[in-house]
Amino acid sequence: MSLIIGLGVILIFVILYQILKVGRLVGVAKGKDYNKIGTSNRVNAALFIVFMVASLGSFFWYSFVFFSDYTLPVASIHGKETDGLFWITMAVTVVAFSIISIIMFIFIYKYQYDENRKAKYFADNHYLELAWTIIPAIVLSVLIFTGLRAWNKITAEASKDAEVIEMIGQQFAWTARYPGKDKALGKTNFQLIDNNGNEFGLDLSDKGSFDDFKSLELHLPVGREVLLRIRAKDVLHSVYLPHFRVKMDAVPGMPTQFKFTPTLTTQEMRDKLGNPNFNYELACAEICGKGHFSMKMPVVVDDEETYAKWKASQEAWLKQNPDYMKYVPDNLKEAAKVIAGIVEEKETTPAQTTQATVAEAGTK
Ligand SMILES: [Cu+2]
Repeated sequence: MSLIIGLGVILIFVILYQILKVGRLVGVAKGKDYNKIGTSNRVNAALFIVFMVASLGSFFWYSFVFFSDYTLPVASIHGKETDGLFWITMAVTVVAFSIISIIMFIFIYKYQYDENRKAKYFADNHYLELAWTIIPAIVLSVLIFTGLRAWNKITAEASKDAEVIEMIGQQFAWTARYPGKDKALGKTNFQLIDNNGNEFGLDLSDKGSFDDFKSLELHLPVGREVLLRIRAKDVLHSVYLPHFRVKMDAVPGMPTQFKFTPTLTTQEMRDKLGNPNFNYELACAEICGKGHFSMKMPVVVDDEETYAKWKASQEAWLKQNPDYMKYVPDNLKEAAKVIAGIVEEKETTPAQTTQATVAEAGTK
């Protein structure tokens, strides 16, 4: 059907073209001179100037009047630096763009067709060539080297006391894995990923994995370096935290990372924006399938105390998935129960049933 419609549209254009051609031939037969330039030439030249003024005018009007609509407040240390670089680049390109546009349209107007004017010919001009080679070369070098310096700083190794969090992307959700009290993420192996619960592919023969916990909300401490270790389980995704100027692809089979330091808590940002409903957000910035639009995660930036409290309130993954105790080597089982917080929960009632399963799985 669409092929027939497409052919129909093409046919209509061919017919229109033929009608125009016939009209022109009729005009020639009647003795009309198509080489004579009428007033339309001057009108078109003037319209170019009108177009230039209108479009450049609306470009600047939009850019300044709606500035706050398309710029997000920044809430990270490196974000201020990259924002600075961004605006320097923007200034250079806007100046170049404006000069080129204005000159181009003025030339169109000034050198509109004139029967009495002949084009001037000259072979070359060394000064002109030098100017338009050296000036852009210097400007571009400065932009590239300042950018490279900032990039090297951002991608340098994270400090030892950085808060390490793993972000896992999959169609169509983000999951975060926190290291727990030992501050070290447990080992994982993609071959251990299963459908029953081991979504991280946690390697339970590693002691570091016992206290790891899962979160569907990304909690971050303010004023402390955060190192995101990023991976994907199926296709390309991208971790995008716009307020922190963080963006890094999540690539299947190739772990990536990004370090940054949040500078404003969620509450501080709410106060700053005067919006009590504001929340930070993590979005997927890589078209990853039909559910891409819904692939986001709430982000909470807390002060150190609230953050520590939240962390302490989270249950270890092993505690929530006690069936997996059977994968813990026998000599580590007791330690695992303590580290995962399973043993301490003995007195409380809701955990009784899981407790039984754990004990059962443990003896097998
Ligand atoms: Cu995605």
